[in-house]
Amino acid sequence: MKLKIGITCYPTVGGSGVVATELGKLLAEKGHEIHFISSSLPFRLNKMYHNIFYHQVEVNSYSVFQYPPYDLALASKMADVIKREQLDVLHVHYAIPHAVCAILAKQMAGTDVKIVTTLHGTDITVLGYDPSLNDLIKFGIEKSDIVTAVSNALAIQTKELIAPDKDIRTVYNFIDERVYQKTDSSHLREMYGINESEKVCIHVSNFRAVKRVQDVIRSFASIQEKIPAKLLLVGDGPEMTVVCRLVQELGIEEKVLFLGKQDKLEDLYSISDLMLLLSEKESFGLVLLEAMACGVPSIGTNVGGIPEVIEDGETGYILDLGDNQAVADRAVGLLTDPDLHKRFSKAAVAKVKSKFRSDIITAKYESIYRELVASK
Ligand code: U5P
Repeated sequence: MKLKIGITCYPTVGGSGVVATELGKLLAEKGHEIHFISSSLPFRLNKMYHNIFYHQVEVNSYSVFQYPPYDLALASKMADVIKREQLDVLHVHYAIPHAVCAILAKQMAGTDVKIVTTLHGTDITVLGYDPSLNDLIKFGIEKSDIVTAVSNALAIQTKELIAPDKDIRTVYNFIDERVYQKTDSSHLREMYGINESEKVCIHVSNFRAVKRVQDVIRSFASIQEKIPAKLLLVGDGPEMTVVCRLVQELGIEEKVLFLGKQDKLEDLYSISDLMLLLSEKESFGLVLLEAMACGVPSIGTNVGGIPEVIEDGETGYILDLGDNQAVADRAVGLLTDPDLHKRFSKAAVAKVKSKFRSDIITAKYESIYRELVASK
């Protein structure tokens, strides 16, 4: 049976927006009718689908409001779409504000639309520590019909911090493996001035403090002392100035390429030999999965969901937060042992296929929706 599914996410760059959009596209390909309700067009929604609709939330700044009322505008739009399109399910990404808006919208619409909330991290790992928001997050979770988290680590952390009276199911993130696979992009190596002998490390993030990009730089500084190597830095964000300064201080400007925000990351992963993600908070780490699918082993920190994505000693290494020397040692070991690297690379591709395949994950969400619709 075809379902009518509403999806709300923050449509900007970031793991949650990407996963929500990809999920919508795959559900549409399976014949469901998808209604995105968000403030701008999700950035990965780059293709026409006859059964995907986009409802824009307009946030007006009236002078009576000190702050533009995004949450209220969103709730009104959700209520409107729930009623008009007779949605079966509204799947929201982030407990606050999105789950809370959905609950309000459901009351306004007066239908039995089912609410699925997916926790992606920031709502719990950052906002969960704010006592003034704790009860609101708890409310959003408890009043949702089903709640999922993108890793076991996040589900456990939510239970510890928020203590909701609600089961939280883990449904891992996924990638579209038709997009993320090794491509022949060797011309990029030449364009970026990367020599045959050089190994390529890559880091992709939003350059926020929690990503600890400075640890990536320090680790890389030690790596390139031992072997010829280049570091690709992809993305942009508030830490960029500090990161640039550190690169200069360490005298490795020639070795570090600042690429800024990029599209078509599969081309960049395809010329990379090692992914570094050394965050102090990370509920999943979608970039690890993207790299793995392109056959790139990773080194990550023993933090949040990272150890659920990287299999230590099989598809990469898990090391303690801040232990940059250990990162460099492991990296050099891996990059100078072609047989080991090949083994890790193959295992990474296989792991994506067995644990994080898009059809497995999409089917999990689909069965959650069906379970709820059957209970109506
Ligand atoms: N991303 C880009 N371009 C960039 C930086 C990041 O598309 O320049 C995407 C990554 O490919 C990934 C998401 O899908 O943003 C970040 O995921 P996460 O690391 O926040 O989970």
